[in-house]
Amino acid sequence: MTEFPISSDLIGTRNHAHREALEDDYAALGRKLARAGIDIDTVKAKVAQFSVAVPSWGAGRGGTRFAKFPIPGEPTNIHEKLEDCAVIQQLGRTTPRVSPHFPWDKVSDYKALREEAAALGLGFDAVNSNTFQDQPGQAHTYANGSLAAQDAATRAQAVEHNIECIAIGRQLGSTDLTVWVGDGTNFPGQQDLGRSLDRYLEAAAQVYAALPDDWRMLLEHKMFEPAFYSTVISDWGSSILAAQELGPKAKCLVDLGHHAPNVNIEQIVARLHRFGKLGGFHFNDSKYGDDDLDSGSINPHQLFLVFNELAEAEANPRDGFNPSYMIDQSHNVTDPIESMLSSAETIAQCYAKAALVDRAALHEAQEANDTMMAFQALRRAYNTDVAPILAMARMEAGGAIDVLEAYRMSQYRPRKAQERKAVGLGAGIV
Ligand code: RM4
Ligand code: MN
Ligand code: MN
Repeated sequence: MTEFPISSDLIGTRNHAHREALEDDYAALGRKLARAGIDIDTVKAKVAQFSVAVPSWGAGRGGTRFAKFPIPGEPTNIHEKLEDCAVIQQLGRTTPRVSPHFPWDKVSDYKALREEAAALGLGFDAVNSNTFQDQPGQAHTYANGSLAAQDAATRAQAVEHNIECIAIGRQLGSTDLTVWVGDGTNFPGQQDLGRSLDRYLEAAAQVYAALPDDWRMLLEHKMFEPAFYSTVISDWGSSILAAQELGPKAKCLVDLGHHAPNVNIEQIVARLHRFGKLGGFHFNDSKYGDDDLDSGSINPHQLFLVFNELAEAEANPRDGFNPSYMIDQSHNVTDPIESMLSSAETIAQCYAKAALVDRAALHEAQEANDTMMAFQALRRAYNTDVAPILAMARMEAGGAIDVLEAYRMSQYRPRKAQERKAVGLGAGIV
Protein backbone atom coordinates (compact mmCIF):
# COMPACT_ATOMS: atom_id res chain seq x y z
CA MET A 1 0.00 0.00 0.00
CA THR A 2 1.51 3.34 -1.06
CA GLU A 3 1.73 5.91 1.71
CA PHE A 4 1.48 9.24 -0.07
CA PRO A 5 2.29 12.34 1.98
CA ILE A 6 -0.82 14.42 1.08
CA SER A 7 -4.31 13.57 2.31
CA SER A 8 -6.28 11.88 -0.47
CA ASP A 9 -9.44 13.43 0.97
CA LEU A 10 -8.08 16.89 0.21
CA ILE A 11 -7.28 15.89 -3.39
CA GLY A 12 -10.73 14.32 -3.72
CA THR A 13 -12.52 17.43 -2.41
CA ARG A 14 -10.59 19.82 -4.65
CA ASN A 15 -11.06 17.55 -7.68
CA HIS A 16 -14.77 17.44 -6.95
CA ALA A 17 -14.86 21.24 -7.07
CA HIS A 18 -13.06 21.37 -10.43
CA ARG A 19 -14.49 18.29 -12.09
CA GLU A 20 -17.49 19.76 -13.90
CA ALA A 21 -15.45 22.54 -15.51
CA LEU A 22 -12.79 20.04 -16.54
CA GLU A 23 -15.32 17.71 -18.13
CA ASP A 24 -16.74 20.66 -20.04
CA ASP A 25 -13.29 21.75 -21.30
CA TYR A 26 -12.32 18.17 -22.15
CA ALA A 27 -15.52 17.64 -24.16
CA ALA A 28 -15.02 20.91 -26.07
CA LEU A 29 -11.41 20.04 -26.88
CA GLY A 30 -12.50 16.52 -27.82
CA ARG A 31 -14.97 17.94 -30.39
CA LYS A 32 -12.31 20.26 -31.80
CA LEU A 33 -9.75 17.47 -32.15
CA ALA A 34 -12.35 15.12 -33.64
CA ARG A 35 -12.87 17.62 -36.48
CA ALA A 36 -9.15 17.16 -37.25
CA GLY A 37 -9.55 13.37 -37.11
CA ILE A 38 -7.90 13.00 -33.70
CA ASP A 39 -9.44 10.93 -30.90
CA ILE A 40 -8.85 12.76 -27.62
CA ASP A 41 -9.04 9.59 -25.50
CA THR A 42 -6.21 8.06 -27.54
CA VAL A 43 -4.05 11.12 -26.91
CA LYS A 44 -4.98 11.02 -23.22
CA ALA A 45 -3.95 7.35 -23.00
CA LYS A 46 -0.59 8.24 -24.58
CA VAL A 47 -0.06 11.13 -22.17
CA ALA A 48 -1.00 8.89 -19.22
CA GLN A 49 1.96 6.60 -19.93
CA PHE A 50 4.46 9.47 -20.28
CA SER A 51 6.86 10.01 -17.41
CA VAL A 52 9.91 12.06 -16.51
CA ALA A 53 12.25 11.49 -13.56
CA VAL A 54 12.96 14.12 -10.93
CA PRO A 55 16.46 14.77 -9.59
CA SER A 56 16.93 14.19 -5.87
CA TRP A 57 19.02 17.39 -5.71
CA GLY A 58 16.20 19.38 -7.32
CA ALA A 59 14.14 18.97 -4.14
CA GLY A 60 16.43 21.41 -2.34
CA ARG A 61 16.72 25.13 -2.99
CA GLY A 62 19.50 25.89 -5.42
CA GLY A 63 21.61 28.99 -5.42
CA THR A 64 24.22 30.83 -7.40
CA ARG A 65 27.90 31.27 -6.61
CA PHE A 66 26.89 34.55 -4.97
CA ALA A 67 24.31 33.32 -2.49
CA LYS A 68 21.84 30.67 -1.56
CA PHE A 69 18.59 31.37 0.25
CA PRO A 70 17.26 28.19 1.87
CA ILE A 71 13.58 27.97 2.81
CA PRO A 72 12.14 26.56 6.03
CA GLY A 73 11.12 22.94 5.62
CA GLU A 74 13.67 22.19 2.91
CA PRO A 75 14.89 18.55 2.83
CA THR A 76 18.32 17.86 4.30
CA ASN A 77 18.82 14.20 3.39
CA ILE A 78 17.72 11.62 0.82
CA HIS A 79 14.84 10.42 3.00
CA GLU A 80 13.29 13.89 3.13
CA LYS A 81 14.03 14.44 -0.55
CA LEU A 82 12.16 11.22 -1.37
CA GLU A 83 9.20 12.41 0.65
CA ASP A 84 9.10 15.68 -1.36
CA CYS A 85 9.42 13.75 -4.62
CA ALA A 86 6.47 11.61 -3.49
CA VAL A 87 4.38 14.79 -3.17
CA ILE A 88 5.25 15.73 -6.75
CA GLN A 89 4.29 12.27 -7.98
CA GLN A 90 1.13 12.06 -5.88
CA LEU A 91 -0.26 15.34 -7.21
CA GLY A 92 1.13 15.33 -10.76
CA ARG A 93 1.37 11.60 -11.63
CA THR A 94 4.09 12.04 -14.27
CA THR A 95 7.20 11.68 -12.09
CA PRO A 96 7.29 8.14 -10.65
CA ARG A 97 11.10 7.91 -10.52
CA VAL A 98 13.88 9.75 -8.72
CA SER A 99 17.38 10.14 -10.11
CA PRO A 100 19.92 10.01 -7.25
CA HIS A 101 23.34 11.67 -7.12
CA PHE A 102 26.32 10.14 -5.29
CA PRO A 103 27.86 10.71 -2.84
CA TRP A 104 25.17 13.33 -2.05
CA ASP A 105 22.54 10.62 -1.48
CA LYS A 106 24.80 8.05 0.16
CA VAL A 107 23.20 5.77 2.79
CA SER A 108 24.36 2.59 4.49
CA ASP A 109 21.49 0.37 3.30
CA TYR A 110 20.35 0.73 -0.32
CA LYS A 111 17.93 -2.18 -0.14
CA ALA A 112 16.11 -0.33 2.62
CA LEU A 113 16.23 2.91 0.60
CA ARG A 114 14.65 1.17 -2.37
CA GLU A 115 11.88 -0.16 -0.13
CA GLU A 116 11.39 3.25 1.44
CA ALA A 117 10.98 4.79 -2.03
CA ALA A 118 8.61 2.02 -3.15
CA ALA A 119 6.41 2.62 -0.10
CA LEU A 120 6.12 6.24 -1.25
CA GLY A 121 5.16 5.14 -4.77
CA LEU A 122 8.61 5.86 -6.23
CA GLY A 123 11.33 3.99 -8.08
CA PHE A 124 14.86 5.04 -9.06
CA ASP A 125 16.08 6.31 -12.42
CA ALA A 126 19.64 6.90 -13.67
CA VAL A 127 22.36 7.17 -11.02
CA ASN A 128 24.60 10.23 -11.31
CA SER A 129 28.25 10.12 -10.32
CA ASN A 130 30.01 13.16 -8.92
CA THR A 131 33.68 13.73 -9.66
CA PHE A 132 33.33 17.50 -9.88
CA GLN A 133 33.65 18.11 -6.14
CA ASP A 134 36.04 16.85 -3.48
CA GLN A 135 34.55 14.93 -0.58
CA PRO A 136 35.92 15.02 2.98
CA GLY A 137 38.72 12.52 3.41
CA GLN A 138 39.14 11.89 -0.30
CA ALA A 139 42.68 10.75 -1.23
CA HIS A 140 43.10 12.73 -4.48
CA THR A 141 41.68 16.12 -5.40
CA TYR A 142 39.61 16.76 -8.52
CA ALA A 143 40.93 20.30 -8.73
CA ASN A 144 42.78 19.40 -11.93
CA GLY A 145 40.23 17.01 -13.36
CA SER A 146 38.82 13.56 -12.70
CA LEU A 147 38.44 11.02 -15.54
CA ALA A 148 40.77 13.21 -17.64
CA ALA A 149 43.21 14.22 -14.90
CA GLN A 150 46.94 14.04 -15.61
CA ASP A 151 47.45 12.15 -12.39
CA ALA A 152 46.80 8.42 -12.86
CA ALA A 153 45.79 7.87 -9.21
CA THR A 154 43.15 10.61 -9.52
CA ARG A 155 41.76 9.01 -12.67
CA ALA A 156 41.68 5.63 -10.93
CA GLN A 157 39.78 7.16 -8.00
CA ALA A 158 37.21 8.69 -10.41
CA VAL A 159 36.82 5.35 -12.21
CA GLU A 160 36.34 3.57 -8.92
CA HIS A 161 33.67 6.07 -7.82
CA ASN A 162 31.72 5.50 -11.06
CA ILE A 163 31.95 1.74 -10.59
CA GLU A 164 30.68 2.16 -7.04
CA CYS A 165 27.74 4.16 -8.44
CA ILE A 166 26.90 1.24 -10.72
CA ALA A 167 26.96 -1.11 -7.72
CA ILE A 168 24.65 1.22 -5.79
CA GLY A 169 22.38 1.63 -8.81
CA ARG A 170 22.03 -2.14 -9.14
CA GLN A 171 20.67 -2.29 -5.62
CA LEU A 172 18.28 0.57 -6.34
CA GLY A 173 16.96 -0.94 -9.58
CA SER A 174 18.58 1.61 -11.92
CA THR A 175 19.89 0.65 -15.35
CA ASP A 176 21.65 3.89 -16.39
CA LEU A 177 24.78 5.65 -15.17
CA THR A 178 24.92 9.34 -16.09
CA VAL A 179 28.44 10.70 -16.27
CA TRP A 180 29.06 14.42 -16.33
CA VAL A 181 32.57 15.59 -15.53
CA GLY A 182 33.64 19.16 -14.85
CA ASP A 183 37.06 18.43 -16.38
CA GLY A 184 38.48 21.18 -18.53
CA THR A 185 40.68 24.24 -18.45
CA ASN A 186 40.45 27.95 -17.67
CA PHE A 187 43.52 29.03 -19.64
CA PRO A 188 44.83 28.35 -23.12
CA GLY A 189 47.78 26.01 -22.81
CA GLN A 190 46.73 24.75 -19.37
CA GLN A 191 46.28 21.21 -20.71
CA ASP A 192 46.83 19.53 -24.03
CA LEU A 193 43.39 19.44 -25.67
CA GLY A 194 44.05 16.15 -27.47
CA ARG A 195 45.76 14.30 -24.67
CA SER A 196 43.12 15.22 -22.08
CA LEU A 197 40.49 13.59 -24.30
CA ASP A 198 42.70 10.49 -24.63
CA ARG A 199 42.87 10.25 -20.86
CA TYR A 200 39.10 10.68 -20.54
CA LEU A 201 38.44 7.96 -23.12
CA GLU A 202 40.79 5.52 -21.45
CA ALA A 203 39.25 6.07 -18.02
CA ALA A 204 35.66 6.08 -19.36
CA ALA A 205 36.40 2.72 -21.05
CA GLN A 206 37.21 1.26 -17.63
CA VAL A 207 33.84 2.43 -16.32
CA TYR A 208 32.15 1.12 -19.46
CA ALA A 209 33.76 -2.29 -18.92
CA ALA A 210 32.06 -2.49 -15.51
CA LEU A 211 28.54 -1.93 -16.91
CA PRO A 212 26.13 -4.84 -16.49
CA ASP A 213 24.65 -6.15 -19.77
CA ASP A 214 21.38 -4.28 -19.46
CA TRP A 215 22.95 -0.97 -18.40
CA ARG A 216 23.74 2.16 -20.36
CA MET A 217 26.35 4.82 -19.75
CA LEU A 218 24.93 8.26 -20.56
CA LEU A 219 27.58 10.82 -21.47
CA GLU A 220 26.50 14.37 -20.68
CA HIS A 221 28.34 17.14 -22.48
CA LYS A 222 28.60 20.74 -21.31
CA MET A 223 30.29 23.61 -23.06
CA PHE A 224 31.56 25.52 -20.06
CA GLU A 225 31.41 25.86 -16.26
CA PRO A 226 33.18 25.18 -14.01
CA ALA A 227 35.91 25.26 -16.68
CA PHE A 228 35.62 28.43 -18.75
CA TYR A 229 38.13 27.99 -21.56
CA SER A 230 37.59 24.38 -22.61
CA THR A 231 35.82 21.31 -21.30
CA VAL A 232 36.75 17.76 -22.19
CA ILE A 233 33.27 16.69 -23.35
CA SER A 234 32.18 20.10 -24.53
CA ASP A 235 29.53 19.45 -27.15
CA TRP A 236 27.41 16.80 -28.84
CA GLY A 237 30.19 16.15 -31.35
CA SER A 238 32.69 15.20 -28.64
CA SER A 239 29.94 13.27 -26.88
CA ILE A 240 28.92 11.13 -29.86
CA LEU A 241 32.54 10.44 -30.82
CA ALA A 242 33.26 9.28 -27.27
CA ALA A 243 30.07 7.20 -27.18
CA GLN A 244 30.93 5.60 -30.52
CA GLU A 245 34.40 4.74 -29.34
CA LEU A 246 33.18 3.31 -26.03
CA GLY A 247 30.59 0.98 -27.54
CA PRO A 248 26.87 0.31 -27.99
CA LYS A 249 25.95 0.75 -24.32
CA ALA A 250 27.33 4.30 -24.33
CA LYS A 251 24.80 6.95 -25.37
CA CYS A 252 24.62 10.73 -25.34
CA LEU A 253 22.59 12.75 -22.89
CA VAL A 254 21.38 16.20 -23.85
CA ASP A 255 20.94 18.75 -21.07
CA LEU A 256 19.01 21.64 -22.59
CA GLY A 257 21.22 24.23 -20.86
CA HIS A 258 24.60 22.86 -21.93
CA HIS A 259 25.00 24.30 -25.40
CA ALA A 260 26.42 27.35 -27.09
CA PRO A 261 23.81 30.15 -27.32
CA ASN A 262 21.21 29.77 -30.06
CA VAL A 263 22.26 26.25 -30.98
CA ASN A 264 19.53 24.29 -32.76
CA ILE A 265 18.96 21.67 -30.05
CA GLU A 266 16.13 19.91 -31.87
CA GLN A 267 18.53 19.25 -34.74
CA ILE A 268 21.03 17.76 -32.30
CA VAL A 269 18.25 15.43 -31.15
CA ALA A 270 17.61 14.33 -34.73
CA ARG A 271 21.33 13.84 -35.38
CA LEU A 272 21.94 11.76 -32.25
CA HIS A 273 18.90 9.65 -33.03
CA ARG A 274 20.07 9.10 -36.61
CA PHE A 275 23.16 7.38 -35.23
CA GLY A 276 21.33 5.45 -32.50
CA LYS A 277 23.04 7.45 -29.77
CA LEU A 278 20.24 9.43 -28.15
CA GLY A 279 20.26 8.17 -24.57
CA GLY A 280 18.58 10.79 -22.47
CA PHE A 281 17.54 14.29 -21.61
CA HIS A 282 17.91 16.74 -18.80
CA PHE A 283 15.04 19.21 -19.03
CA ASN A 284 15.35 22.80 -17.91
CA ASP A 285 15.38 26.16 -19.63
CA SER A 286 17.95 28.85 -20.14
CA LYS A 287 18.32 32.39 -21.31
CA TYR A 288 22.11 32.62 -21.33
CA GLY A 289 23.93 29.44 -20.28
CA ASP A 290 23.44 26.56 -17.86
CA ASP A 291 20.81 28.64 -16.08
CA ASP A 292 18.81 25.59 -14.91
CA LEU A 293 15.58 27.59 -15.04
CA ASP A 294 12.18 25.89 -15.02
CA SER A 295 11.35 23.89 -18.17
CA GLY A 296 9.53 25.96 -20.76
CA SER A 297 9.70 29.15 -18.67
CA ILE A 298 11.84 30.96 -21.26
CA ASN A 299 11.37 29.12 -24.53
CA PRO A 300 8.42 26.72 -24.52
CA HIS A 301 8.47 26.61 -28.31
CA GLN A 302 11.96 25.10 -28.30
CA LEU A 303 10.78 22.47 -25.84
CA PHE A 304 7.92 21.62 -28.19
CA LEU A 305 10.30 21.37 -31.17
CA VAL A 306 12.54 19.02 -29.17
CA PHE A 307 9.51 16.83 -28.42
CA ASN A 308 8.51 16.97 -32.05
CA GLU A 309 11.87 15.38 -32.93
CA LEU A 310 11.40 12.86 -30.15
CA ALA A 311 7.98 11.98 -31.58
CA GLU A 312 9.60 11.51 -35.01
CA ALA A 313 12.23 9.31 -33.37
CA GLU A 314 9.56 7.32 -31.57
CA ALA A 315 7.78 6.75 -34.89
CA ASN A 316 11.05 5.65 -36.54
CA PRO A 317 12.94 3.91 -33.73
CA ARG A 318 16.58 2.97 -34.17
CA ASP A 319 18.69 0.83 -31.94
CA GLY A 320 16.10 0.38 -29.16
CA PHE A 321 15.16 4.07 -28.84
CA ASN A 322 14.36 4.48 -25.15
CA PRO A 323 15.62 7.83 -23.89
CA SER A 324 15.73 8.49 -20.19
CA TYR A 325 13.96 11.76 -19.37
CA MET A 326 14.82 13.78 -16.29
CA ILE A 327 14.22 17.26 -14.96
CA ASP A 328 17.53 18.96 -14.07
CA GLN A 329 16.80 22.37 -12.59
CA SER A 330 18.07 24.64 -9.85
CA HIS A 331 15.23 26.28 -7.97
CA ASN A 332 16.77 29.43 -6.56
CA VAL A 333 13.69 31.57 -5.95
CA THR A 334 10.73 29.17 -5.81
CA ASP A 335 9.57 26.28 -3.66
CA PRO A 336 11.28 23.35 -5.46
CA ILE A 337 8.13 21.20 -5.21
CA GLU A 338 6.08 23.87 -6.96
CA SER A 339 8.72 24.32 -9.66
CA MET A 340 8.87 20.60 -10.35
CA LEU A 341 5.08 20.25 -10.39
CA SER A 342 4.84 23.09 -12.87
CA SER A 343 7.81 21.88 -14.96
CA ALA A 344 6.59 18.29 -15.17
CA GLU A 345 3.26 19.63 -16.43
CA THR A 346 4.98 21.83 -19.04
CA ILE A 347 7.12 18.91 -20.24
CA ALA A 348 4.09 16.62 -20.52
CA GLN A 349 2.24 19.40 -22.36
CA CYS A 350 4.98 19.57 -24.99
CA TYR A 351 4.90 15.79 -25.27
CA ALA A 352 1.13 15.93 -25.81
CA LYS A 353 1.39 18.74 -28.37
CA ALA A 354 4.02 16.77 -30.30
CA ALA A 355 1.62 13.81 -30.30
CA LEU A 356 -1.02 16.05 -31.93
CA VAL A 357 1.16 16.89 -34.95
CA ASP A 358 -0.46 15.52 -38.10
CA ARG A 359 2.65 13.64 -39.24
CA ALA A 360 1.13 12.52 -42.55
CA ALA A 361 0.28 16.15 -43.42
CA LEU A 362 3.72 17.28 -42.26
CA HIS A 363 5.55 14.69 -44.35
CA GLU A 364 3.36 15.35 -47.36
CA ALA A 365 4.08 19.08 -47.18
CA GLN A 366 7.80 18.35 -46.76
CA GLU A 367 7.75 16.07 -49.84
CA ALA A 368 5.99 18.76 -51.86
CA ASN A 369 8.35 21.51 -50.65
CA ASP A 370 5.30 23.29 -49.27
CA THR A 371 7.07 25.25 -46.59
CA MET A 372 4.07 27.11 -45.21
CA MET A 373 1.88 24.01 -44.82
CA ALA A 374 4.74 22.07 -43.23
CA PHE A 375 5.20 24.87 -40.72
CA GLN A 376 1.43 25.06 -40.14
CA ALA A 377 1.33 21.35 -39.27
CA LEU A 378 3.62 22.13 -36.35
CA ARG A 379 1.94 25.44 -35.53
CA ARG A 380 -1.55 23.91 -35.25
CA ALA A 381 -0.32 21.41 -32.69
CA TYR A 382 1.70 23.97 -30.78
CA ASN A 383 -1.27 26.34 -30.55
CA THR A 384 -3.61 23.71 -29.12
CA ASP A 385 -4.27 24.10 -25.40
CA VAL A 386 -3.80 20.54 -24.17
CA ALA A 387 -4.27 21.35 -20.47
CA PRO A 388 -7.64 19.52 -20.20
CA ILE A 389 -6.05 16.30 -21.55
CA LEU A 390 -3.32 16.42 -18.93
CA ALA A 391 -5.68 17.32 -16.10
CA MET A 392 -8.07 14.50 -17.03
CA ALA A 393 -5.23 11.95 -17.22
CA ARG A 394 -3.95 13.18 -13.87
CA MET A 395 -7.32 13.00 -12.18
CA GLU A 396 -7.99 9.50 -13.50
CA ALA A 397 -4.60 8.39 -12.13
CA GLY A 398 -5.46 9.76 -8.67
CA GLY A 399 -3.63 13.09 -8.96
CA ALA A 400 -4.92 16.62 -8.55
CA ILE A 401 -6.68 18.57 -11.30
CA ASP A 402 -5.03 21.78 -10.05
CA VAL A 403 -1.68 20.61 -8.68
CA LEU A 404 -0.44 23.90 -7.26
CA GLU A 405 -3.71 24.70 -5.54
CA ALA A 406 -3.81 21.26 -3.89
CA TYR A 407 -0.17 21.60 -2.84
CA ARG A 408 -0.69 25.01 -1.25
CA MET A 409 -3.88 23.91 0.50
CA SER A 410 -2.13 20.85 1.91
CA GLN A 411 0.17 23.11 3.94
CA TYR A 412 2.88 20.53 3.28
CA ARG A 413 5.82 22.95 3.40
CA PRO A 414 4.74 24.78 6.57
CA ARG A 415 4.26 21.37 8.22
CA LYS A 416 7.74 20.29 7.17
CA ALA A 417 9.13 23.59 8.46
CA GLN A 418 7.91 22.52 11.90
CA GLU A 419 9.20 18.95 11.62
CA ARG A 420 12.52 19.26 9.80
CA LYS A 421 15.73 20.63 11.13
CA ALA A 422 16.88 23.92 9.62
CA VAL A 423 19.09 23.57 6.56
CA GLY A 424 22.71 24.54 6.46
CA LEU A 425 23.52 24.76 2.80
CA GLY A 426 20.54 22.62 1.87
CA ALA A 427 20.22 19.96 -0.78
CA GLY A 428 20.10 21.94 -4.01
CA ILE A 429 22.91 22.71 -6.41
CA VAL A 430 24.66 26.02 -6.49
C1 RM4 B 1 25.70 19.72 -14.04
C2 RM4 B 1 24.99 18.73 -14.92
C3 RM4 B 1 24.67 17.44 -14.23
C4 RM4 B 1 24.19 17.63 -12.82
C5 RM4 B 1 25.05 18.62 -12.06
C6 RM4 B 1 24.54 18.85 -10.66
O1 RM4 B 1 25.71 21.00 -14.63
O2 RM4 B 1 23.80 19.30 -15.44
O3 RM4 B 1 23.68 16.74 -14.93
O4 RM4 B 1 24.32 16.39 -12.20
O5 RM4 B 1 25.09 19.83 -12.76
MN1 MN C 1 22.34 17.92 -16.33
MN1 MN D 1 23.82 21.53 -15.83
